[in-house]
Amino acid sequence: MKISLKKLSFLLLSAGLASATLAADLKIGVAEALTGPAAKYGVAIKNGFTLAADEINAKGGVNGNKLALVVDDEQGKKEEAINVFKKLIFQDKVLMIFGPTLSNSAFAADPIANAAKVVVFGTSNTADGITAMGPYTFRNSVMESDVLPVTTRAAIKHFGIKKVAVIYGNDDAFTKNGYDVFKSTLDAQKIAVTNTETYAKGDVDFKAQLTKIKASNPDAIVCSCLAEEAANIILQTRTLGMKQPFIGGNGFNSPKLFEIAKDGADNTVMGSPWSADNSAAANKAFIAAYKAKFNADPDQFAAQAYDAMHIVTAALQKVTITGTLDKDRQALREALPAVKFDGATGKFAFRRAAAKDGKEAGYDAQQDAIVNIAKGGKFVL
Ligand code: 1QQ
Repeated sequence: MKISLKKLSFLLLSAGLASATLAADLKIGVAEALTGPAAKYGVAIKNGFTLAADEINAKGGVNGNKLALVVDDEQGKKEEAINVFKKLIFQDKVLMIFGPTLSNSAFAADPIANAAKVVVFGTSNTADGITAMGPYTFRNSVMESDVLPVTTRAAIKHFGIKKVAVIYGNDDAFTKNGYDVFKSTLDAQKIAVTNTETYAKGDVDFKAQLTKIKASNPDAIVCSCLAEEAANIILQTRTLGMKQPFIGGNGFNSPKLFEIAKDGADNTVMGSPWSADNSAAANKAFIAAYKAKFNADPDQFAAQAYDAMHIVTAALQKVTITGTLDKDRQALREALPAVKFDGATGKFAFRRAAAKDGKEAGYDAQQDAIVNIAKGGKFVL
């Protein structure tokens, strides 16, 4: 019996035999902080991507094509983020890049992706101005300016706060932006600021600043900090005999906070679209699959990465892969904005960011934050 090549590949495909040889790899760059202080976020993010990609591939991939992650460590450093972005775009020739972990690094690396017309998708960048870097920058991480006003108002009401002290890191784009947002929110809420203190990345002793805060006798402490500094600040506050509740931003969304501060972090208020307590089916399935794969509890960063991989997959399903890299990169860019998704972090859509100085911008996250409060060493609703 004679059989045409076309017929043969059809038969093999329908038997599921040819997929390994016929399907193309869709190369997705993952540039995250896998070592250094920001790795407490970056490793959870990488796990979220891996879990989602493995699940998607196990179900046949994207239109028969396999998601192939190219993972690189940008170490939470600007220079490394730039190097990794260049490698992923020009050497590995990825379709798009997820990352980097910190807004601070995104401000350095995202312009490279925009200049090369490659989608860069942040799942943990919450500072203002990220998407103003260009039309190829997307994120599903919710901005500090969307979350902190909600968190702050809830904390003021819950604790009856009249005056606060503020502490923030003054050498990081995210902690500085969080400070600006807190300041305008406190002004709008007519909350007095008794004292404002700063520190630098990597500081471990905050006694000098906290002694001044103690003397100013605030009702609560507002902290625009990354997790490790936040946890040490909380711990040292308790050592000084201070009992004030804390109000934090996205930096607080890590189990590291409690590993260091333990129940000293009780009564800390923060906001996130994700909660371990959200019993929606998609979130329950995500949490169970994550625990089974990594033998650890997921956090918000893992959930946002997991959802982001699904968002990109939804866009890729609408794209006809031609094998011409520039065309395929552009087609993904065109398909992304319309994606709507309901996943581990709840309902998600993109929101076009306003053009700045006449320059076209990318897309922010349109998603509501839920206010969490820490009790017994974890955040609850
Ligand atoms: C940013 C953040 C950090 C907490 C990321 C891990 O939100 O840098 O934008």
